[in-house]
Amino acid sequence: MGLKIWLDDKLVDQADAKVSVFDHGLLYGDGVFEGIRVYGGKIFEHAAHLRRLYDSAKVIRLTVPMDLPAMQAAVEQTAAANQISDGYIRLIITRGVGDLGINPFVCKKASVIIIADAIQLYPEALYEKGLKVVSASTVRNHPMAIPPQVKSLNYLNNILAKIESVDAGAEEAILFNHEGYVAEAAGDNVFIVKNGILYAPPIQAGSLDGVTRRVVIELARREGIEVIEQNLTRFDLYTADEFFMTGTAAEVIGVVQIDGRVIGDGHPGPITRTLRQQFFAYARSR
Ligand code: PXG
Repeated sequence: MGLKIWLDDKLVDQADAKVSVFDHGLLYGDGVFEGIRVYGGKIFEHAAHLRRLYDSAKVIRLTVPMDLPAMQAAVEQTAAANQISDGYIRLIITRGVGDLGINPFVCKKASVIIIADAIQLYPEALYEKGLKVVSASTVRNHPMAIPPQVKSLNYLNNILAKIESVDAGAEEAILFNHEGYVAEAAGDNVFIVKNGILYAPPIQAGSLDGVTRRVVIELARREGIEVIEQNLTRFDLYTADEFFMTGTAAEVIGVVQIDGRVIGDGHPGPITRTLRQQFFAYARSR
């Protein structure tokens, strides 16, 4: 038994899906990745994920060894080979095999890995109850460092924030940028509701351009909810009527407490619930 894994140019058995210890993805976190959902056998927002992948690769001067249509076919083939109807795809491009130095250009060819598996879902009760989060002391990457829009294999900054949330007994950590504005959560984008208006930090505040975020903004506008992308501070989070996060794994999930401040009445709010339902319906209708 085991999964069929796409490795470079073909599907192989899981037992044979191995990478070199000289791969710069391992040695330096040099590479990019995507996490993609499959709903009803269809790759969700496939084009958006691949665009982000190729953009991320371009920024780090990584040549993806397949063109976009070939990558799309490889992802679909991997999902099909593993009979994934509702699941999760992890697409990874590593810099490839090099030597022990950091120069990426000694690596002859980037490696392509595609894993299609079942998704670990949060328990439904967590969506009903809502999450507890904390402000991280770890600052989001400065835009003049590795840009926060690049979904790179180097997640240590987010991992440091995640550790803070675990230490605090919370489910997620909120990262702020070097100017003190809200950027995003360690693995999700953030939204708040105040007086019926939906607010999201702009991408330039230091977040990944989330695929789920884009879909939720579109669905909110369709519902007639005003959406404003503007810088948010800790004050805005603490005094929000509603607070939720979006991401491929979590979809739409309410936040009910941050740094000991209760959001609204302590339960996921009505706009959060509506958007979660709308997202659920949208994802499964496509
Ligand atoms: N910000 C960061 C830093 C992320 O890693 C998001 C926002 C949300 O983006 P999408 O495009 O997914 O709406 C992410 C994505 C996991 C997991 O297992 C995390 C993500 C994706 C898939 C799985 O925690 N994060």
